[in-house]
Amino acid sequence: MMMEPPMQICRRGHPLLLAAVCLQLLGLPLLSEGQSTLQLGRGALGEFGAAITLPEVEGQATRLMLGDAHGFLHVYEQQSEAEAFDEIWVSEYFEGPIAGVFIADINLDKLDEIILFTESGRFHFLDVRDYHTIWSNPPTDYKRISAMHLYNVDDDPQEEILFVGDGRLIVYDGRDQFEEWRSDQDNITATEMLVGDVDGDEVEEIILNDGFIFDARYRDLEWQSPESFGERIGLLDIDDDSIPEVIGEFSGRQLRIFDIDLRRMKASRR
Ligand SMILES: [Ca+2]
Ligand SMILES: [Ca+2]
Ligand SMILES: [Ca+2]
Ligand SMILES: [Ca+2]
Repeated sequence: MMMEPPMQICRRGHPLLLAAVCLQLLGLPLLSEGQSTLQLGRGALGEFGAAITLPEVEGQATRLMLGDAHGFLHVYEQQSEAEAFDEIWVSEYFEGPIAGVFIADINLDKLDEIILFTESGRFHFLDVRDYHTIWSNPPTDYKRISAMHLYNVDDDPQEEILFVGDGRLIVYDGRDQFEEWRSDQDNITATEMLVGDVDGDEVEEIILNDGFIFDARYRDLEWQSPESFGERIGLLDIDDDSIPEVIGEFSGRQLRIFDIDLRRMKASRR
């Protein structure tokens, strides 16, 4: 069977999609590692934790995955018009609102998985090609998960699953599926977390948006801020000291800046 010449593939579709397809033909990745957030549509879609663009598959139109508040995961495929998608798959019932979806090789078998978690304490690994469930955590381990983040915080090469389960920060090994570490603190209410070296000691911290800062490697509680860092948080060095500040958003609009190394909110004026 003859391969379709590249020009014909590049001729179809939306200019942006066309550019993406051509980049792929050149062997360049469409999204860099860790960037599976939704890159389509308008508005805040790209910021939703439970909406992702699925990895590109040769000969297949772009697919999106959305987890909904009713406990179902949906896959939508791009139709002939670039901004028109249609549902092609719906999951089984996941028994709780879906709160986040990620793509990573979480079990270190050289294939990416889809990782999703529900507010009701479950997380599942799904096959990235046909979406069947490969593995689920036991139903009684956690009653509630309020936040999840994937990051490599130890010596083995795969990313760990960091999450807040029943008020504790938990580090979970996704390859061998066991709880590696849990915090003594059981009053954590974070809904967002990030990992970065926010105090300049060349060791990364886990930053929880409700104000807890843990050493990512040794897991000591480094600081508990008396105030929250905001509902959403970002890291960026904005004072040229090579240490990122935590920039937090409150009430969907108000920003506050925290110097974690100085353990305080940045002064509002010099
Ligand atoms: Ca894998
Ligand atoms: Ca690891
Ligand atoms: Ca540090
Ligand atoms: Ca700084």
